[in-house]
Amino acid sequence: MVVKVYGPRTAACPQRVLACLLEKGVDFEIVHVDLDHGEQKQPHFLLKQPFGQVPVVEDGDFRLFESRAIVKYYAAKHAESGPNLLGTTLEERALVDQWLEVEAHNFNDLCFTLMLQLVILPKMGQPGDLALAHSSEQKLEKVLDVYDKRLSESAYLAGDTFTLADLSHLPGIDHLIEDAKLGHLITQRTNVNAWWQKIASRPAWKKLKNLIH
Ligand SMILES: N[C@@H](CCC(=O)N[C@@H](CS)C(=O)NCC(=O)O)C(=O)O
Repeated sequence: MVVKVYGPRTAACPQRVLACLLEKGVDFEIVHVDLDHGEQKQPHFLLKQPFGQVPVVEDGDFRLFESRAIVKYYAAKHAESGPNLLGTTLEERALVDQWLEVEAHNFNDLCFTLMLQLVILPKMGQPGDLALAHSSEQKLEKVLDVYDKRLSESAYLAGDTFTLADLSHLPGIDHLIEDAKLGHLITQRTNVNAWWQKIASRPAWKKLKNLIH
């Protein structure tokens, strides 16, 4: 059965889901949702995602939204195929969850603010708040310093293997580098940069990048 993924392939949250499906070798179909014209807030879409956001997946009769819940679902559903993205022991799984929470709350909020102020609003013809962008960048520097220390102790965020904790960062960092032109945040930090090079060169992510462009 082909999994339907609702959302534009260019948006970070659907990309998190697509990256996971590609890692796991799950067949999918992308159903474009026109965010530029507010399709996500239309009644037909609110029936699928009551908060009016992407992504949503439909897998047969089963429907799920929230990108991190979706990737956890597919990592567990297809535990036997592709890499183990969840960890094995209780402690490994807890560390994956810990870094997924860090990604969602410490990293993503700042990353989103930077994208909104530096890329999305200007694209819509509105000026971004540069003071807010500047203070968010400074806060993100501090978060990435924590990452740099963590990544001096282990090859990946949750331990010695690639997991959802790493995968979940791929779209956000890619957008920061490619769109917000803030690649120095990564390249200035030896361990973050080595980690980024490693995770961004995974075949699944490269496939997704080809799909996007
Ligand atoms: N926590 C949600 C966030 C979803 C989200 O922010 N989606 C963005 C695209 S990356 C969106 O739908 N933006 C349009 C809007 O909020 O109207 C998730 O991870 O799925």
